[in-house]
This record gives sequence, C-alpha cells and structure tokens, in this order.
Amino acid sequence: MATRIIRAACPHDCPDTCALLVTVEDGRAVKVAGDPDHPGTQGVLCTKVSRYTERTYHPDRLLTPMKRVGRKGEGKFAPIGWDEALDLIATRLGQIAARDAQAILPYSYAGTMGLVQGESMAARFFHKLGASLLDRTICASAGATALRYTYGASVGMDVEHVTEAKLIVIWGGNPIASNLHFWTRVQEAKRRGATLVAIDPYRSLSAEKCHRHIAPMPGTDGALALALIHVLIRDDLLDHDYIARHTVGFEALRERAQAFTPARAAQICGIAADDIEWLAGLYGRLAVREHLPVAIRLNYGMQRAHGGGQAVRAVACLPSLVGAWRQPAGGLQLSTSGFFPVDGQALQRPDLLPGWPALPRTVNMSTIGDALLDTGNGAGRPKIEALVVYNSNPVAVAPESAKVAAGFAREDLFTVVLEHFRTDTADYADVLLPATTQLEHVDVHKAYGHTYFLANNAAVAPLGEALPNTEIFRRLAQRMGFADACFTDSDEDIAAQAILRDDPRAQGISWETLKARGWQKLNLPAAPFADGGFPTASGKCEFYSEAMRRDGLDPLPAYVPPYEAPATAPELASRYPLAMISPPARNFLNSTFVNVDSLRATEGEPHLDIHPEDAAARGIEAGTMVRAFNDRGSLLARARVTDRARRGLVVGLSIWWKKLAADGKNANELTSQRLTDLGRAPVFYDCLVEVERADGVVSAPAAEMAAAP
Ligand SMILES: Nc1nc2c(c(=O)[nH]1)N[C@H]1C(S)=C(S)[C@@H](COP(=O)(O)OP(=O)(O)OC[C@H]3O[C@@H](n4cnc5c(=O)[nH]c(N)nc54)[C@H](O)[C@@H]3O)O[C@H]1N2
Ligand SMILES: Nc1nc2c(c(=O)[nH]1)N[C@H]1C(S)=C(S)[C@@H](COP(=O)(O)OP(=O)(O)OC[C@H]3O[C@@H](n4cnc5c(=O)[nH]c(N)nc54)[C@H](O)[C@@H]3O)O[C@H]1N2
Ligand code: SF4
Ligand SMILES: [Mo]
Repeated sequence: MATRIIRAACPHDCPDTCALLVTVEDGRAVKVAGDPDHPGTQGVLCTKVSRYTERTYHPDRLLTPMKRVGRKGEGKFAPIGWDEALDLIATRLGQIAARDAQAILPYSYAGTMGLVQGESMAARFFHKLGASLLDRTICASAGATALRYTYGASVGMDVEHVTEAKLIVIWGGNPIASNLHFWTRVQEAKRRGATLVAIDPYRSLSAEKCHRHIAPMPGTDGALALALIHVLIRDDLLDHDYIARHTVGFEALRERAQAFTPARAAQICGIAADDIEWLAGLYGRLAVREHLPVAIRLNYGMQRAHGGGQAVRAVACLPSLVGAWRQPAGGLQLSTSGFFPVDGQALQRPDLLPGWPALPRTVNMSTIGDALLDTGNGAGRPKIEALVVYNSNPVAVAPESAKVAAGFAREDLFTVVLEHFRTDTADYADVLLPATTQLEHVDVHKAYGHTYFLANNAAVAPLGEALPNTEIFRRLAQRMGFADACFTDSDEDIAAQAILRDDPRAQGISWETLKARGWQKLNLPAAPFADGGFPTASGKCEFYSEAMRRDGLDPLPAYVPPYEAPATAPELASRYPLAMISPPARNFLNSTFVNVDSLRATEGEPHLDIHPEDAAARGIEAGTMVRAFNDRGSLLARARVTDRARRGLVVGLSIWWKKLAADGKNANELTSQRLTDLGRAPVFYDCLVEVERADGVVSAPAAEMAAAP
C-alpha cells in the first residue's frame, strides 16, 4: 500500500487557519490531522475538520455538472456534460453582457479562504466581463473599517504571546467554538495566573470558563467601551508617554467619554456599574501601575448591530490609552489579515475592467435579497439578470431570508452555482457545477488570527468530474474569447503571484518554499506597536480620525444604539420584546458541515435558548417547540430554558441549512437587511422577536435530505 503525507491548510473561515497533514493511501485521503510542528495548530484540529474526509467522501457530493429540471428551489436536477454546461453558461452570460454586463453579478464569500480558489481566476473573469462588483461585507467589514480608521489596517497583537498576559478580555467571541487554538493559549495563561473576562450577552461555552462574565445587551458595547475609557481617564490610569507619542486626539476623546459615566453606561447595557469600575480598574492598574501585559481578543459577535463599527473604534482605543502595546503579550487582536503582503492586483486584475480605473456598479452582498428583487431603473442600476455563486450559501446565510429566497426564485434570473453539495442555494441553480474540495486542489492561505502563510498541496485527484473554481472560470474565459495571458495561469502560477515578495515581511517566503514546508511566519516584531508605527496617515493610533471627518463620519468613537431596542424603537419593542442573536454553533462552520450527519447529530436540532423567567412568562418549558417571530418571518425551534441567555435575550446557535430544519427555515428568516454604521455590514444580532409555544409541532428535522440527491 502506498501511503503519503501531504502538507495542506484548513480552508475554512476561522481565525486559526490550521496546518494540516493529510494521509493518503492508494490515492484516497484516509486521515486529516493537525501539524504538530505548527505553533498555532499544535497537532490538534477541531472536531469539524478532523472529520474532513467524511465531508469530502460524503455520498451527497456533487460529482457531475447538472441542469435544473424542476421548479426553482425544488432541487431537481439532471446530469449534463461539462461542455454542455459551460456552453450554456457562456451563451447566456454573453447575451446579457452584450446588453449590459452589469446585469451579471458574482456572489462569493469565504467557503474557502484560499487566495487561489477564492478571488483570483474568478475575479479576473468577472472583471474582464465588466460584471457588477460585489461588496463583500457579510462578515468583517464593520470592524475592518473601524480598525482601518483607528490603526490604519486590520492589524494587532500576535496571540502567540498571549500565554504571558495577566488579563485577557474576550469581547464578543466564543473561542471554544470558533477560535479553538487561541483558547488553548488562554488556558495556559490562566494556569500562569491570568484573569479571564468575557463580555458577551450569552454565557457561552467560553464565558462560563472565565473568572468574570459581563453580559451587556446586544449592540451596546460602544457605551461599555466609552465608560471604560471614562474611568481610565477619570482615575488617571493612563500611559501618558504612549498617548503623547503614539496617538492622535486624546483631548477630544476625553471630552467624548465624559458623558459615559459607569452609571449611564450600566443603564444602557443592562449591567452593573460595578462591572465597569472593576474591569477598567484592573485593566488600567495592571498595565499602567504594574507594567503587566493586558490583552483584548475582540471578535465579531459585538459588531453585528447598528453601532458595530463605532463600538470597535471605542474598544480599539483602550490598549493605546494604557500603553498595552509595549509588550508582546499586550494589545488587541481583532484580525491580523492586514499584516500579509498579498498582491491583490496580480490575483484579481482589476485593470481588466472595461472602464478601469472607473468601476462598474457595486452590489452589497448583505442586501442581496433587496438587490435581487429590485427591478432596476436602467442606467447605473440595471436589474440583476444573472448570478454566479461560488464559495457561499446566500439562501441560508444572508439576512432577511424570505426576500433572498424570493429573489433567487425569480424565473427571469439565470443562476449558476459552484458547490460541493446541494445546499439551500444550490436548489435554485439553473446550472449546478461540482467544485473540488481542499483535498483536491492547490491553494495558498493567509490567516486572520495568526501571521503564517500556508500552502495547500492537492492530496488526491478531483472526485468524479469535480473541477477547481479556477479551472471552471479558466474554461469559461476561453469560451468567452478572453485572450489575456492571465487566463492561462495555472493554480501554482497564481499561488506564486499571491505573495508580494519585495515586501520585507515576506522575506524568505515564496510559493516554492511554502509548498515544501507547509507554512512560514511573516517577519514581524514580537510587539508590533511597542514604539507606535501604526499604518495610519499620521503613523499613530487615531482616537480622532481626520479621515472619518473627511468621509462625513463622526471622527470620534461613539455609541450608536441598536436599530431594534426599546430605547430606539419602543413601539416595535412592545410587540417584539426579546433580542435575538444567532452566533455560530460549535460543530458547524457557518452553514458548512450542517449536512455532515455526525456533526449535525451533535448539534441535534435547531434550539432557542431562553431565560427561565422569559420562558415562564410565555408558558414555555424545556423541550417545548416554540415559534420565534417578527414582522419579517417566523422560525420553529426547540426551547432550552437556561440562564445562559440573559433576561430579554434569546439565542439560536446557527447557521442551519433551511431544508434540514423542521419548518424549512433558519435564523435569517428573522434578521433584517439594515446595515452597520461603518462598513455596510449586516446587523444579524440587532433583531427583536417574540416567542410563543408552537403546540402540536413535534417533528424533528425534516427527512427530506435523507433521500437527496
Ligand atoms: N465552530 C465555528 N467556528 C467559526 C464559525 C462557525 O460558524 N462555527 N464561523 C467563523 C466565522 S465566519 C466568524 S466571522 C467567526 C466569528 O467569531 P466570533 O465573533 O468570535 O463568533 P462567536 O465565537 O460565536 O462569538 C460571538 C459571541 O459574541 C456574542 N455576542 C453576540 N452579540 C453580541 C454583542 O452585541 N456584544 C457582545 N459583546 N457579544 C455579542 C455571542 O453571544 C457569541 O458568544 O468564527 C469563525 N469560526
Ligand atoms: N444569522 C446569522 N447569519 C450569519 C451569521 C451569523 O452569525 N448569524 N454569520 C455570518 C458570517 S460571519 C459569515 S462569514 C457568513 C458566511 O457565509 P458563507 O461564506 O456563505 O459560508 P458558508 O455558509 O460556510 O458557505 C460556504 C459554501 O461554500 C462552499 N465551498 C467551500 N469551498 C468551496 C470551493 O472550493 N468551491 C466552491 N465552489 N464552493 C466551496 C461550501 O460547500 C459552502 O456551502 O454567514 C453570515 N450569516
Ligand atoms: S476550522 Fe479552524 S480550528 Fe478547525 S481545523 Fe480549520 S482552522 Fe483549525
Ligand atoms: Mo464570518
């Protein structure tokens, strides 16, 4: 038996971007393990990806191109050949482009985070075509925009050092579920005496293991952060030297924070003022008086409300006020993606756009429901006539799902989906194309939770007739007659182009070295901002942002309340008094893995966590089927009566495939298409609902998928 070990990388949208070792026996991948030598991965994978072969060799894998034969959404398809499929697509796209290429829209996100199978050949193809651009806002753009204005880019501390920290604040994140390798380090820090604090409306798996859990109402973090700033300034827990040399706008920030007394913020957030005094006191004292490292792990949970961007701005000021950056184990990490010297121009070739540097119209992916239902007004806003979806499952993951599904159901919309499985979105495809998984193609990866580049070597040959995304767009480009040399680049050519080799951070790193070694760390100082040097225009951390003022925004960190809360929408709150959040489930990755039986079995069925008092008031007991609803829709789930959810909050861990739920719906039936204050991002956790008993409904997940396809 021929056994080989292949160096690969986890493709998923997870900050850990693990280094994988894939065992291949006689051409079949039999085991996917973590690389023990990679300092982040440490030989351990999450449950999901340690089951990767179960997903890759799943009996439901799409293995041939298919053409729709049933109604849209019904999921009935007949196999066709690649030539027929690609001819059909090229002909339709060609006809539409001849009138107005902007009626064509790509829709993609981070099904794979690979730089090659993500936006490389696909982007080149749509740029050359002159299709509408997609504003990829669905996850990180509120915080990324806030960090860009504050630090200059998505940069922060290296959590490899966090084991040395004496205080770790986990703010809006649940690392046991979604950032496992960071949690391992936090445990080590705890053993060495660190105090752990969670800021989260929900007592998550991680929050329950912290020394203190502060549970503000969703979307109120901006007020909390401004109150922490207020106390640090009031009590002079400040690093005056760091502030003077490496920040802009301290006086203006002081004035802004003046109004956010702990009492006022406590009232806004629904917490005790003492929590704020205690946290600010500890954070400031450890950093300023005792010169000990204090770290903040800021995450996405707190960005998914109206004020998500400004809340990140406010939190991002904290480490600069106390000089936490001076130490490798201090500072803040939201994302490290801005450290990577990646050649986006080479990968995506925006210069291929017909009017470059003028841009075609841009469509926000977070409001795809409205965009598809917009009949257009001709010039500048043509109706979307064709949609090409890859690396994403919008019918399950995009907000206000009923509108998304109605848009996808339009008879006059031509939809192409590149997928591994017949997802909720795939069911609406006119042409469904089988894509390869990470074990079957080549890629190169950056990360957003560490600072290593990784290579993904192909472990096995493509299953069935599946093709990499790149090859599908390469063949389409050929059919469209696109003659530019970049359309013949191989995947390895593209991987090599991805790394900006002149950049000192990438010194010694190339595709050749990477694919042999598997991973290489960027050259960065251990404490990147110990002596300032932020990549802003001023080179400083900008409490006051002149760029924001120029862009017509509030130049100072602010508290922007949720759209849907008693204070801002009293009438709505009287009808829908409960705030609903739908953060990631541990055993799914967004909607990926929901169809892997062993993982779905662990999650059970869609649940809704509700506080005992809120449950009692509604006659709800543990295990009751309940209906959560608002003006946008409704959702069935099994109640878990638990004080993990604070009073006034319900929690439905997500993101279920709609067709695998009893009622064919998931949390996005209830979420809105409103956008955050910065970054045009969705507000998944800014969502009021009411919950009632759904008597008579006893069914477990629908059996439909058992027979699929
Ligand atoms: N297992 C697993 N891992 C994942 C994912 C997954 O689906 N499953 N998804 C991946 C992706 S795409 C992303 S973006 C990241 C997300 O990463 P995170 O943002 O870290 O997501 P979670 O770990 O669920 O943490 C979100 C936490 O924020 C809390 N929260 C909700 N609203 C608020 C609020 O207003 N304020 C505060 N302070 N907290 C709030 C939630 O209760 C939840 O516990 O995880 C990635 N990793
Ligand atoms: N209610 C609610 N909704 C949310 C969130 C939430 O917390 N609550 N989280 C939001 C967040 S943070 C995010 S990032 C989005 C995530 O939304 P998406 O990026 O759409 O993520 P997934 O649901 O994992 O879907 C990715 C799809 O890509 C496919 N795929 C993977 N690799 C490849 C490949 O190489 N080629 C092709 N063609 N396909 C591939 C997978 O099979 C999968 O079906 O969801 C958002 N939606
Ligand atoms: S999903 Fe995250 S934790 Fe799991 S293997 Fe991938 S990178 Fe590692
Ligand atoms: Mo995300």
